Amino acid sequence: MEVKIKQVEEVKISRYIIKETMEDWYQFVESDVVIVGAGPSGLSAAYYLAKAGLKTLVFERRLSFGGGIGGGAMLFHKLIIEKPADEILREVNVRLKEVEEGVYVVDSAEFMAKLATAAIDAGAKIIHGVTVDDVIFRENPLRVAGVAVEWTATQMASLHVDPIFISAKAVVDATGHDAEVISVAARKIPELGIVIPGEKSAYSERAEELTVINTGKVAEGLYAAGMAVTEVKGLPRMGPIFGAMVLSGKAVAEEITKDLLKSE
Ligand code: 48H
Ligand code: FE2
Repeated sequence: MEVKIKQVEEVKISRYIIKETMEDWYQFVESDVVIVGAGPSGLSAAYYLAKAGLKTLVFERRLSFGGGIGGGAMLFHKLIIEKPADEILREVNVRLKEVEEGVYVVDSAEFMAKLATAAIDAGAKIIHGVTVDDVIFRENPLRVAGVAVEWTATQMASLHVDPIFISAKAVVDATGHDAEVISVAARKIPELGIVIPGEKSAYSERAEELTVINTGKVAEGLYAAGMAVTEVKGLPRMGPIFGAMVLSGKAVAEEITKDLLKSE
């Protein structure tokens, strides 16, 4: 086989990567929305926010997409989705197998790949390997105004390195069970008055609706989506059924879009 591959010098490879990376950071250091976590709720929120034309940045600690989608249920590679969340999955071309009226089984790899693709294609910027470990706040009026970020690798190495800051009109905690961003804001800015009761044990039938209903603003500039909602609002967990996660992502996107349009 004859191959003619374009030759690129090492220094050029480095320069292109450095320049393009820094241009992205330079652009997104001032974002409309920062979403923390690229799990099902964060990716759905990113998809709808970017689609609404907002400058949307997602930080994901790991080097992968999907959060809890990837592990499926106890590492079984299937998850349950129920009506009306199937509409969101259809919109991003995930195939669904109906196992009873309004109840569907999805393949976890397909679910996470296609949700991430949809968010990126809609215009969201997703940056991997970055951990959000604090927020920025402002007074008069008291509000969350952005996040502090650090390389995940720096944190894993326990290096004493200060973060850099990203401003955002809205910050979404989509970090899952630990609600990491809201927890840090509650602890370090007590004036926000956030009290976190913690997640309850499983009660799937109730948990799904409660999670979606309670999705949204927890303080000015700070919003909860997905399992972070159950932690912050003291709601039951639901197990490997993911309808509420994508519906919660969509709900937070709608609320933020409304709030940001109002403030313009
Ligand atoms: C950057 C971070 C940080 C940080 C975490 O856990 P997730 O999948 O979250 P959700 O809420 O979208 O989905 C929850 C779902 O997976 C689940 O666990 C369910 C439905 N459980 C029910 C039950 O009963 O157990 O994704 C969160 C993502 C992950 O990818 C993390 O790596 C990432 O956020 N992350 N990224 N900075 N501080 N903390
Ligand atoms: Fe979980």
